[in-house]
Amino acid sequence: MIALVREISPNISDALRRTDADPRPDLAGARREHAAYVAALRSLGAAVQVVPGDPSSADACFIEDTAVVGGHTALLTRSGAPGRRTEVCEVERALPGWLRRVVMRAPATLDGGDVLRVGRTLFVGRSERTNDVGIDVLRQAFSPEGFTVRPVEVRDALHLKCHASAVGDERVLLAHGFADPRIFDDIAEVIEVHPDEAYAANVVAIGRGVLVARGAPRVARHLSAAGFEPILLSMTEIARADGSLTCLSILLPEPEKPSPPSPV
Ligand code: CIR
Repeated sequence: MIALVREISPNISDALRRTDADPRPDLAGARREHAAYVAALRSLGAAVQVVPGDPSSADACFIEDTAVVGGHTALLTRSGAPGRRTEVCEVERALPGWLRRVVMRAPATLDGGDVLRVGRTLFVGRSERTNDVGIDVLRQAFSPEGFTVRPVEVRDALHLKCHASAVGDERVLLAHGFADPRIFDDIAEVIEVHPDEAYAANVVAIGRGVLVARGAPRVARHLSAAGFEPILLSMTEIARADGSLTCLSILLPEPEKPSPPSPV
């Protein structure tokens, strides 16, 4: 698996934030956290590829928002944050040639942080960043690949994945009270996360290894008991820029082989 990441911008302290209640992120600390994240991805066997930064965006490290990849398709998004729209250019260049590109145009908006893939289903947050036209474009891009798109209302959070993420194709971590767990009923087992640990409902799973934000002992214990190996990462500074674990990478699976022709 290839993991695309993007370095922390020198002006990370200017990152977009929903509230100014917490201190602004500290550059050195954010860089340390990012380096540990990259090391953890490598320890799980990912080939990490660093995409050059974007001098015009303090938020470029949150690469997940720029592209949604599934099957043989990459959807290059049009962020709901106008100041982040230049970020897709370098990401497009870094994507492997075998991916078919679909470029989102106005008036559609969508951030990759709103797209939660579970097997062949894409749950998509209708949020302050992702509008109905964006959801339609997502559907048009991925229906030919055999994906079903299911919209989910997002309230009181930036993105759907702020408080929900997939662990493999069969489990979803979901912060209690964030969304109705029944939306996943026919797709995945839902592990409800205690509200005190809502931030840690966002994890990155690669095989049995799972990156988990430090400070969420219940989540870590649950994953261990289910046979996974949590790797705990400090996320204090990155969280101060409203970032979480998934938003720091785009995971590219091996190219899917075309299905063999069916027998006549
Ligand atoms: C923003 O507001 O766009 C960034 N400061 C944070 C983006 C986080 N992205 C994500 O969780 N997918």
